[in-house]
Amino acid sequence: MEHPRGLPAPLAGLGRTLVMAVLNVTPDSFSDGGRFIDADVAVAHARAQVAAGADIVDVGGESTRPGAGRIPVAEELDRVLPVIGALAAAGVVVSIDTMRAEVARAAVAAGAGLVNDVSGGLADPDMHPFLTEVDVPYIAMHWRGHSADMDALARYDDVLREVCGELAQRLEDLAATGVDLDRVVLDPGLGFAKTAVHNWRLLGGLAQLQALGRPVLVGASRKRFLGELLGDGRGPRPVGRRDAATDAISALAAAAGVWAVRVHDVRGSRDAVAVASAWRAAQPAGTVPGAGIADTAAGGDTAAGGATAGSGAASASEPAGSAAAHEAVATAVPEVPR
Ligand code: PMM
Repeated sequence: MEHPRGLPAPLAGLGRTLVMAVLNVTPDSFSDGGRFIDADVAVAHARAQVAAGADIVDVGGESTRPGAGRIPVAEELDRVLPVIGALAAAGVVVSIDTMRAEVARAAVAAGAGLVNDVSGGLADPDMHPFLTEVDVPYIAMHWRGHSADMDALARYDDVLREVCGELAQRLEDLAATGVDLDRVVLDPGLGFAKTAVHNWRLLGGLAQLQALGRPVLVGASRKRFLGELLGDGRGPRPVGRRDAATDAISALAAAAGVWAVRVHDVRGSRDAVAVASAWRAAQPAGTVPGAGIADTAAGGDTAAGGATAGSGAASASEPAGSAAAHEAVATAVPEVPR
């Protein structure tokens, strides 16, 4: 598992897909809007997410649901800073979900360890220059425009080719500004100027997204395309009943070797990631890019230094079915008495 540079120490040694918990401190996000607008309630929920296995808590103060309008920067700061300060003081790894450099700057000063920008820098010309001043990972999502307009921007001839091309352009922009690309994570931006068909095509193209050379984050949790997939004659499956489908995406994405999944319900995705780690380790050597013994040896909760980028390739030379491979799978699958 290749991690971005600057990832806080406890996570940088993990050899599995990370689980990022969603914490929207907003009145109107599509899934959890209004539930965590009170800072104490938000902090308590985040701590429960960490207890359930979250590696990172992603704190956002501005809803990006389709059609949503912008809020004043002061309001965004008021929502997120108390929550970030309290979580960072408790040792939780926090990312700030914002499109604004000013909010990212204040959040990092308050203890945020990653910046998650759904616009990839397009919404605020100050974002990329700000990133040259700090040494935290930056998640650059594929984005075509603000929430009010994004459904109209969901027009592609070949969504996978165009999203890859536009993300490659973000990398060029970041490099031109002087940002170290080793710190960058890419995200296809499921549901942002994408229809359900577009989202599935992008999930089918994870290998092409990974071929851009940076770790990939997948944010599918409870999104509309899952509701549409599972809908019946009465309409899409309601938001509150999409977690099993989200867990399935987490398992499949982790089996494909993505760096992180961003989810509302942490417990199911942590289990899904554990299954995927064991699954990857059990594949015949050389058949799953980047998978193998090293991935699994650190696949549980144990941090294993050196089990990051490159060590998967070393394991590919291990003969399938070797004692080492069996041991690696055993590490990922603890013996539980039945
Ligand atoms: N989705 C949402 C918000 N932030 N960030 C990243 N990197 N990727 C996403 O897919 C993403 C995001 C919208 O979902 P929410 O309302 O559940 O937060």
